[in-house]
Amino acid sequence: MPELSKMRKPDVKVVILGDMNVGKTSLLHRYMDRKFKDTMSTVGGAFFLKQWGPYNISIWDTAGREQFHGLGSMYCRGAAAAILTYDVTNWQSLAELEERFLSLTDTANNDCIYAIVGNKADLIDPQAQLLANQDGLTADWERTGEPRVPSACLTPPASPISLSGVSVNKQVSREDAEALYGRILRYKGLEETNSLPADKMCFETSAKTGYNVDALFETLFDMVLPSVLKKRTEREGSPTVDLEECKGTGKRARAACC
Ligand SMILES: Nc1nc2c(ncn2[C@@H]2O[C@H](COP(=O)(O)OP(=O)(O)O)[C@@H](O)[C@H]2O)c(=O)[nH]1
Ligand SMILES: [Mg+2]
Repeated sequence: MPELSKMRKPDVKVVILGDMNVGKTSLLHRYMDRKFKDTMSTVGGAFFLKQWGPYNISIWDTAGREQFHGLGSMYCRGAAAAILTYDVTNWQSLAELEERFLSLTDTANNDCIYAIVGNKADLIDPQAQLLANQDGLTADWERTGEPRVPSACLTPPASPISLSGVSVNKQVSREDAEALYGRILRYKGLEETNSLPADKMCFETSAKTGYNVDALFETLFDMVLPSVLKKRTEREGSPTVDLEECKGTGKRARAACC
């Protein structure tokens, strides 16, 4: 059975969006391979598969197309969750999410879930600088879900102000991200009161240290499962298939109708 479920087509699609260099590929690499590379190839793999319980989740990366060719409407088609990523030291990268990337999600599922992710938090937040264990084991704050400031072994945070001599980057606040989340709900015609709250859907992460990376992906995976189950129930309850008649040849019948 495990072999069968590995071969099945993905149950759910998750896409990652955002400007070049915000760290999308690094986030995926950190989550899937438990590693961070300082120089990431822009044109990387486009597609990752993650087994989550009995489900297969496909996670789509832009493979550098956001830079050169733009992303077609196919990219988000059928997505159950979209991870809109910006760089916490680059205000423009947050603005780009609204200006360039949000409209691409028009082809996502109607009940698509949106997460706004400020990556490179290690550059501005002392908590995010704490390295997860080198071998990929989770750090304490990842296990308990409660980030805490360690009493020692912490280098001072790199100040975005000190970086501003060489770039025009401006730090993005959580409030800016949460305000964008509110605008996304309005763009989608959704009521804030009936939607997932902004404070749950805005994350700050560091692909470099691993800070909040598992929490981001795994919170999202748990959130999309109800939509996977709904889709499966709809498919299995399709009026064109009489499950009673399929008795005895259940497996083949199910494979044929999926
Ligand atoms: N300090 C820091 N640098 C990061 C982080 N994530 C990515 N980077 C760096 O940002 C650059 C762009 O990363 P990449 O994953 O290729 O971005 P993408 O174009 O959005 O896929 C690379 O030089 C990464 O090493 C992070 O969390 N912290
Ligand atoms: Mg990339």
